[in-house]
Amino acid sequence: MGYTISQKIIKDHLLSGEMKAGEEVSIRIDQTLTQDSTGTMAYLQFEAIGVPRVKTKLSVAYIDHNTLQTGFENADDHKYIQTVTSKHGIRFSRPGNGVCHQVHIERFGVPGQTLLGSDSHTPTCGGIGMLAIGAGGLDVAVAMGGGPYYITMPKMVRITLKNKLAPWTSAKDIILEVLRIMTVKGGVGKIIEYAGDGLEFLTVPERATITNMGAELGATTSIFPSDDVTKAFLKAQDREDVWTEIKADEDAVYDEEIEIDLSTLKPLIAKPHMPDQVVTVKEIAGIKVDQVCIGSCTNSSLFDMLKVAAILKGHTVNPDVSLAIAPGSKQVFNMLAECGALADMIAAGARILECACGPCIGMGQSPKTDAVSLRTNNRNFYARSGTASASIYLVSPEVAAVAAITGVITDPADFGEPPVVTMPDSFKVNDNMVIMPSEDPSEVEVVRGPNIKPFPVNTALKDEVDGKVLIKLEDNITTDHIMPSNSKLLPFRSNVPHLANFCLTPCDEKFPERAKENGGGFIVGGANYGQGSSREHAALAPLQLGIKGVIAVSFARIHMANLINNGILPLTFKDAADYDKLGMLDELIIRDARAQVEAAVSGKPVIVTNKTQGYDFETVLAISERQCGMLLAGGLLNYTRERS
Ligand code: MIC
Ligand code: SF4
Repeated sequence: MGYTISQKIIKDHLLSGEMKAGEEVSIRIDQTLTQDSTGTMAYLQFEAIGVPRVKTKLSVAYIDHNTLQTGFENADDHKYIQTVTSKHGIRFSRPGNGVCHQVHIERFGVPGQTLLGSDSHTPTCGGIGMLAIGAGGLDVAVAMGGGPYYITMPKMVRITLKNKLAPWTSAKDIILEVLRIMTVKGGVGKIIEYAGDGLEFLTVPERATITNMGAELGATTSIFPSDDVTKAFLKAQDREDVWTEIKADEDAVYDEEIEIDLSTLKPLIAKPHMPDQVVTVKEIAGIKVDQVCIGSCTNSSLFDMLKVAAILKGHTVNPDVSLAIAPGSKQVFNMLAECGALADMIAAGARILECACGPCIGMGQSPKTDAVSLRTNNRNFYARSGTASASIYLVSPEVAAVAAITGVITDPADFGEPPVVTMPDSFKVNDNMVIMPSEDPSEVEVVRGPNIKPFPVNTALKDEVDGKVLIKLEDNITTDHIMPSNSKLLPFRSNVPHLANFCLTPCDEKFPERAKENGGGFIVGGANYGQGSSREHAALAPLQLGIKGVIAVSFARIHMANLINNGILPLTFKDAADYDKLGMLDELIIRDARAQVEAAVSGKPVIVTNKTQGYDFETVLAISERQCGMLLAGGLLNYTRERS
């Protein structure tokens, strides 16, 4: 039996386990990336592990999220990351150099290698045939120290793309179509591989848009083969030497198959507040638009920006629209400037932002009350823009640029001829914004500003775990609900005690207070609890508030790993009807918790007693031996310390 693309890469990097879907395997990590909003914590944890020098082939720390410097906090974190990385052998991508995923695929990604990033959109590098996975900061810290990365061996999905995209449709429409078909929970426990004759027409930046937004499916990762298109891209980046061909074997077996005829796709749009609420642009054309944001790690390549500039050329942004454009990297920005496309954007009235995440994560450009904002980003979760009453729609750069001119959601076919843009034969390569680590680490003093506070570390699991139901939530709760991020909160990513005061407040403002009053307790969630970001803070803030367990209908992959890494029990209802029975402030107790957790490894249910209502119910704790060890120890750090 042949192998799929990702099975080949996993096989090459396999350290333990059997490559059978559902089994835990561990792999060697070649490269890591961090960004600043999760990076500060990842490096604090790396320091706590105590490995002097990273053991990966390459590790890069990017500064791209917290670039609004409205106080000293973000700048302090930048300095900490710059010095800690210099000391420990990590390259430092300075603020201004661009969004981590865009820069990484341009300058560092290598087909066939593994990449672990403390950001859920790390799979972007799957666009060049890299096995790129998003994880919590602690997992990345362990990988930097040379430790294995554990995943549940995913199922394999093949999406065959046939034919060529029709005019005015682009890569964003492909991934929106996939989201429409599979939904935001459809990729959980799966790797999505792309195949078909349509691939030859898709450039690397287009492929990267698709793998990037595979994160919104909940997939472990997404990947394209490494082929001639990949080779041409790497050559244009002056990196042809890292190219190798990687493709699935003819007889590779997939668990699921989807086919999309690209020629039939229409321009699509995801409605508020979920990336899978997809309809055609035509269906909702005419809605008045207040803001358009073009950029983010999904759609900020030179290719995208050139299309936008071509559409804007000679027009003026509609008087009722604010158009913000953030090129994805310094390379993109520079090339836009040199070819004159930037001048076309400026002349049209675009507000040019620095090369960073910016509006995507609510760092500025929060729209007005009740605004309609069209964005090329990957997420339109509730309140993420910083304006809770705003409606965020996700679209391609083409649809975004057209709406910026017309002032209403417009089917671009009604606008005119589509722009024709080609990829350059060579990109402007200049890595002067990447600082190499110090050759003499003993000389480097790690600078810690006053904003950097110790992070909470759990204690060993008690024999009796008890507490009240502190909140009961619906399906698809995102990490943006659990630990909101915006310009006011992001500066505190290295200050968990402060952040904890905002935990789950988009769902219930009183939650932090209630958790504190009751000395912690349980969170009850619906399906796909914790989808979205890799932010560990969505586990650390509950830990700070004394949360002992989350009982949900199901969990998103990265968040579940983050809970276990921090010693919080992630339990799922054996019978979903038990979700309905639980009442707010019901008092729960897990007796013989340590023994029950140990027995869960062999598939035994964990019995939870509802003391208030007087009944027992069964939950599932789907963990491996290793994860059991972590839960007993009170998290990965304790577990690692105990064993070293
Ligand atoms: C996001 O898109 O939500 C982020 C901000 O990039 C996160 C990381 C974070 O929360 O800092 C992610 O996707 O992992
Ligand atoms: Fe940055 Fe947005 Fe991409 Fe997250 S999704 S890495 S916030 S641009």
